[in-house]
Amino acid sequence: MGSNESPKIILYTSYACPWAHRAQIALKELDIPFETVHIDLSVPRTAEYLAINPRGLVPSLSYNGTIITESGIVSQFLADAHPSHLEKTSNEEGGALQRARINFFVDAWFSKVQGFVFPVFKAVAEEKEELAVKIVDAIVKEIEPLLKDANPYFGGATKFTLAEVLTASFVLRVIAFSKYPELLPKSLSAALEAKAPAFFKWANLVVTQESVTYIWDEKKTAERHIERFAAQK
Ligand SMILES: N[C@@H](CCC(=O)N[C@@H](CS)C(=O)NCC(=O)O)C(=O)O
Repeated sequence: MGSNESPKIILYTSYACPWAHRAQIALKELDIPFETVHIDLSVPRTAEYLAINPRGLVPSLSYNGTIITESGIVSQFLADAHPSHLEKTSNEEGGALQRARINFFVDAWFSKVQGFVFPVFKAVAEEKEELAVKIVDAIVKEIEPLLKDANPYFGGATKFTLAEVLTASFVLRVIAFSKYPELLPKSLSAALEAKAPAFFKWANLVVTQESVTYIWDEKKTAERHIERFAAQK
């Protein structure tokens, strides 16, 4: 950004939010110092926060005083502004292709898989098994082939790439919540291991990464989800 000084970064976040979690992972992977402002999502946003992000959502990033919102854009911006192991620049050798592949992977997760996850959390116990098959089928068809060369990370990378940054918080919820039958059926984990072994191996490694776990409170987040869906039933 034209200066060797560390940028002044403030992340407006909520640790329970998987979108905000993306920005948390990006900042941690890049090892950039930042301040955290916690936004309480259980109450209406303050006028002060709405002036920062008129949509009222988290995350928002203040980067040397400039506000950037939307988790995908925030994470991409951070990776672009601080070239690193996360992604090559587009004019580096192989960079344009790596970026296209990462974009395709992230798009595949969100357009083909993620939409099947929430309905399983919400479903009553008897319907969970059947609905979870859709998650497995989508991962087998769309994600498994893209992870065949993961070694251990996307595209053979030895460290996280932007593919992991942008999907890890959602993959984490699939892997972690498989331990809570009120959210995901127990069969899910075994089905993924048998039918999508490359995904299963990758996902179980991704969820142990320090950049993913440092703000994650599995028990608290799972309990909150269980309470929320119980109240809706
Ligand atoms: N597309 C947004 C989604 C962010 C989002 O939905 N954040 C939720 C929390 S997980 C939020 O701020 N919700 C507050 C509200 O809806 O009032 C992004 O990627 O940043």
